[in-house]
Amino acid sequence: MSHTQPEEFRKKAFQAITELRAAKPKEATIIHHDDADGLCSAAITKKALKREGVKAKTFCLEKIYPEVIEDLHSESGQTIFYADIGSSHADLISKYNEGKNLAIILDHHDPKPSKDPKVLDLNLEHFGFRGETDFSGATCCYLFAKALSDKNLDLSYLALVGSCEIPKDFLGINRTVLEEALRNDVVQQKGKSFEITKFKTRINNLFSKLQILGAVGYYEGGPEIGINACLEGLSKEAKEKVKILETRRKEANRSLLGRLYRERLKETEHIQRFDAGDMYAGMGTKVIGQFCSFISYQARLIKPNKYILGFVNVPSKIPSWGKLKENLVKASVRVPKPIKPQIDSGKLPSAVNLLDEASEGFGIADGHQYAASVTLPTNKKQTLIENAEKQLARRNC
Ligand SMILES: [Mn+2]
Repeated sequence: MSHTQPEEFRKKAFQAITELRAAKPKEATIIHHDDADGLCSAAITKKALKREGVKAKTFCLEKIYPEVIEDLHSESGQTIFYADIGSSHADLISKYNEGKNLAIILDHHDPKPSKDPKVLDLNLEHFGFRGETDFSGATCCYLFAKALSDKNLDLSYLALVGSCEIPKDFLGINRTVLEEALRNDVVQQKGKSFEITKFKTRINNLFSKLQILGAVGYYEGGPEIGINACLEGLSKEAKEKVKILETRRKEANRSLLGRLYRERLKETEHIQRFDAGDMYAGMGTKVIGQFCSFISYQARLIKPNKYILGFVNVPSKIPSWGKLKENLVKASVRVPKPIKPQIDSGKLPSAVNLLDEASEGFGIADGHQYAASVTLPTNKKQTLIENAEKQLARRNC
């Protein structure tokens, strides 16, 4: 029954489970990402832990802010899960943890190695799979949940919902999870899509609602509503909330798009950029990435051969934590289609490598091959652009 799990992953998962059961925590914290995959990841982990007798509180983070991580890891004896977030900063998490807490990372973002034996990263990228195509954060959480207990097979639909963020089809591990979910009637095929049997809701439908609740509703309890919807189905209140948030975002998108068509993007040799400033005030900063993805397909607006870089101001308040010390901005990168094969062949740097290198020493970058983001102090915007240009000039001759 558990043959869907690659052997090396299973070994590492059982090591994590052994540590978890030895720690016998009554409570755990789940730090999770703010998009649909992040909410599904948190929901799977929360439910699986509940079945394990562990009460978990969830804490949604748009980014791994060092001061927040330092604070969360300052105490000892805690059990902390990272769901759909954390791998890209396993080194930083290790630095602040110093063996004090058991931290289990369930993620699919490009990983950095953990330096603390108490920080266990179960990202399947460590076992030869690709987080861009083969599995999502929710898939990783699901495989861990299944290693905990076969009962958690009923959560397979959430792995599929989270995996809708991966373009194309269910491939690799995701394909196996889909087959397993179909075989056990957790989901049913409906035309080209799949319906969650117990909710009579299609997976893409739940996915798009969660994208809005988590990302747009970040500052107004959207993530909690979303996690609840993952486990109990979409309530009437949740649907209404989605509608309000969606309208607000649409208006902001429309005025930004109008502005960009009028003013055009600013260009340097390899980069085209814009600054949304406070146009998305009140909404989570994830929306800037979603907007950059959208314009990457607008042939009349963008140049096909330049990286797209979009800035947005980051509110200093982190819900249920406190205020960040510095004024930050977020920059999202997306790449137009013609650049993708050049990244694949290694001729051009991936989106995450570009930002990671360009923000060295002042920014926190993470993401994937074609999509990534970084948060940085407001006064470092120009430095980021210059560094990225230098890097691309070197690579591109
Ligand atoms: Mn994800």
